[in-house]
Amino acid sequence: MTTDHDEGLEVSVRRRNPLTRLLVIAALGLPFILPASPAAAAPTTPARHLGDVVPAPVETRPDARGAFRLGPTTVIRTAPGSAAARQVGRQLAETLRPATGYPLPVLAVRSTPLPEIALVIGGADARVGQEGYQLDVTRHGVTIRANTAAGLFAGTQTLRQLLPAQIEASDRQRVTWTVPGGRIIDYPRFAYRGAMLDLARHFHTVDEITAYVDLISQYKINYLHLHLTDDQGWRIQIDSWPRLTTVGGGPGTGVDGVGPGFLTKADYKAVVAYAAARHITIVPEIDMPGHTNAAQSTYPELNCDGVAPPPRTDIAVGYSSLCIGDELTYRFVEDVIRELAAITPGPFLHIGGDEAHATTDEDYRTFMQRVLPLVAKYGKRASGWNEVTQVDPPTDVVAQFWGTGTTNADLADAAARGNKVIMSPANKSYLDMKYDPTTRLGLSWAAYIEVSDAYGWDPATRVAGVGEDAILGVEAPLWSETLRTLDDIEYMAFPRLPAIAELGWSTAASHDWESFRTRLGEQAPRWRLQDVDFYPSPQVPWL
Ligand code: TNX
Repeated sequence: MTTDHDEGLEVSVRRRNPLTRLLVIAALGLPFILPASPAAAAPTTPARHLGDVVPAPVETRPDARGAFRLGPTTVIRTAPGSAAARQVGRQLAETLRPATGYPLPVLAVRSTPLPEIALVIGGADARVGQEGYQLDVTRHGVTIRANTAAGLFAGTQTLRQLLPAQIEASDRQRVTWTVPGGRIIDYPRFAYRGAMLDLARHFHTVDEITAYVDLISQYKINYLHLHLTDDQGWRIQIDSWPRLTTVGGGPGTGVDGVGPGFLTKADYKAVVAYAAARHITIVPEIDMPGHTNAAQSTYPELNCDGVAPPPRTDIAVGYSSLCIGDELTYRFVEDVIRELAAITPGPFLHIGGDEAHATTDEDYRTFMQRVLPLVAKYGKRASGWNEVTQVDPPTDVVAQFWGTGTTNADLADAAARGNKVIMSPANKSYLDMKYDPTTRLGLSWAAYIEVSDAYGWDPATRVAGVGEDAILGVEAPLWSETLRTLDDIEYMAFPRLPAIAELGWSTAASHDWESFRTRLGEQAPRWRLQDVDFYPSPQVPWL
């Protein structure tokens, strides 16, 4: 509970016990009485170094004299007048309070004599752009400067990793909370750094999705793509076609019939808002004209012969197709796009388009030429799996490459025309691929993907003719044919998701497996404290 005072002073006190309240008051009013470090001896934890961060920062200048010790009198000060900066400050306080036990009041007033973590809009190195930040650590405090709240948020995720791993504990730890001194200047290589969850094959609840948002936001992921519909289930409420969810997402749907459920519009908006607060934009996907059996088995009129096929709970692909020559198909598609666009503040709407093996090439072209303009009509930019490049789409359409090869003529032609590409090569970035033949979960059609494989490629040289300028970014899809629980999701995503996140954020010049595996190994104690059920790859020196 946060109280918002007129003068911009915010102190989280209502829910705190009387002792903590006293400490808050002491910290604010009697700055010099409290010691700057905890009295009890702290167990030694490995010292953090300025570059010990995933994804690797662009530039680090350590200063051994400048380490900052977070203490009971530390305050968090945010840029006056910026509600978004204040929200980042509040989130930082909430992250740091449980393990430190410090009050960490969030203030919007300048020149307190207390040691502070300052979140400042403006004044950063010119290179940081819209998502980067500059982080300065001296004996007196930490200053994060950025041009946007997103940049400040990214900076706070770095600060979190610069603190001892115990900072992730949910109860008070006896630790000396030292932040290594120096300066970091950091900004992303690519604008789009995505993850994807498949809600169709097994539904994932709002709680599971938001838990994943919490995890991926630590690694500066800024888009979460939700695969909302497929042959086995329809997972988003559409008012004009209500049975899509009650039947198409109802009992018995999902792979093996055990993944039912759907997001109401209220659920979806809650996910969008939760992600936005962590500077992650939701990209909703309606997969079509194939991967549509859930809709077609629910509404017979969506089939050319007017007969509803039975629901499917197996994992075959490529057998379903909307009826391309029927006007009703486009009324259906427009209803869905209109309703989904209306609850989607982000710029993208993904129309799938993959594996339409039951649609002829000519029909596929007809369909896309009708549907792509509908996405624009409702104010969104269309993205689609790379097959969409077969129809020479308008240049604002984004193609998501999921192939396993290193050549794709349609994709290269689209890139040459100016279409942007998101790289998700299935044999590198698909988080549902098994790590090795012994992995209990996952599939293996594209590859076994160990951590070094997930890390060992360059988005800008992966496909001939699709270079750095054509790349919007990277995405790590996680298909859920074999996944049911949050633990399952975590086991497949960690540690490979951070590898893809680093490919999306860090410079090509900094790409270095030895450095990455060491920094990754240092994440393990954090994941244990966060209860992340990660795969302990033998390739990584886990702490
Ligand atoms: C291919 S990738 C698919 C999905 C499956 C996935 C399983 C893509 C665009 N289509 O339908 O779930 O493989 O790995």
